[in-house]
Amino acid sequence: MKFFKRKKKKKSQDQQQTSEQSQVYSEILNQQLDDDLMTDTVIKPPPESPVQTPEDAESEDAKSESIESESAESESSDLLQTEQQAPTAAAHEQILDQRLEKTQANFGKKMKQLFSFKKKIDEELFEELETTLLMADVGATATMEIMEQVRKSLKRRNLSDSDAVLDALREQLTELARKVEAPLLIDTSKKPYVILVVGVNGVGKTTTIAKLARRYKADGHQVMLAAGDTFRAAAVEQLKTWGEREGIAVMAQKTGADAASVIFDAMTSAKARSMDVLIADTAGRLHTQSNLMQELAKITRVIKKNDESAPHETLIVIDGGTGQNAISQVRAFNEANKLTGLVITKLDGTPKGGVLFNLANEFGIPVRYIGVGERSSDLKPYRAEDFVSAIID
Ligand SMILES: Nc1nc2c(ncn2[C@@H]2O[C@H](COP(=O)(O)OP(=O)(O)OP(=O)(O)O)[C@@H](O)[C@H]2O)c(=O)[nH]1
Ligand SMILES: [Mg+2]
Repeated sequence: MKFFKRKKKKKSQDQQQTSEQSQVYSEILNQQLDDDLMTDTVIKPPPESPVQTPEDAESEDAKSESIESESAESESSDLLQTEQQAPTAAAHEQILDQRLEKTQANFGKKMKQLFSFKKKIDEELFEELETTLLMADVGATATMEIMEQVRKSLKRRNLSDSDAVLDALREQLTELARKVEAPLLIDTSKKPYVILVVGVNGVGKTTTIAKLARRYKADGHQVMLAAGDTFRAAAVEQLKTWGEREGIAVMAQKTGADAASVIFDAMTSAKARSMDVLIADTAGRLHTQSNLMQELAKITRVIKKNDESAPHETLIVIDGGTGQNAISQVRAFNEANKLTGLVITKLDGTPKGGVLFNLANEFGIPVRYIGVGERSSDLKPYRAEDFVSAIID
């Protein structure tokens, strides 16, 4: 622990530089507290309807419709369950730890067990440590680099007890995690501030959009959503129902409509209505399907025709349990549309939360939020130290 603290002091200069950022974080986290004290909503996708391709649908009939409701009443209450859950401020601190306990059990606990048996550093200990990192999806390259740094830092300080290894490891993981710590700040000079959300099927895009919209609305922004997933009727319904319930405008067109046009029209409407934020949903697509990836690139081109500076944020949503495939996903989506942020979801359901380190090491794209559950308050602004501490300590 002493070793960790000494190294920390050396970094005070860096920390000074990020103190402004930290202030922003605390503001965001305070807001998070307020959010948690609000009514919690579970955003449930509607029952699956048969997959429909744009060709199947009559796109020429696609008619724009705007759904805006001030009412919190919804007939489709089976899709959205509301529950009163108001954790206290003290309980809030434990929420992240609880939600990430599966990873913690597979990662932190395993490592501690390892160190409790071995008091002296030897090659076997390093190998077992490497295996633990690999098993948690940290990835081969990141694991090698982390282990090399751990070895170097132990050698430099001439330390040889296993506690020092754990401290050095925690420090390396935190350093890597910090590389991608940069909260998403809404630039209010852009009206609307356009957030495009992309990713493969079922990773949690629509759920994340609903969570974000709720958060930004609570922050006092005027929020509009664009139902850019026009492949499935259920996808449009999912967003519309939720928007009605939360009093958030959803711009949607019929199933099969051209996604780029839906988003373009939503931008025009958002401008006319002085909206602050427009969040655009897109259909989930396999990163290996080049025609679908081209369609995504077209969406960005069309967005730029409306506003050259948009999209202001292109967020990829990654399922936290994806493993090595997450690297190929980010690479392919980044080629089609330059990604500016990541949301890693379902971290509550996986024992392998290491994918974040793998992505941080490979791309260094900021992680904006982490999804730790299905409720509307289960989207947390990403904070490196909290994350590392939740999975190790
Ligand atoms: N446990 C957990 N479940 C989540 C989280 N985020 C989303 N989900 C669930 O994941 C499922 C899929 O979520 P969607 O938001 O519909 O995913 P999507 O990416 O929009 O899916 P497609 O539009 O079909 O590509 C739903 O059951 C969500 O409740 C999370 O952070 N934790
Ligand atoms: Mg969706």
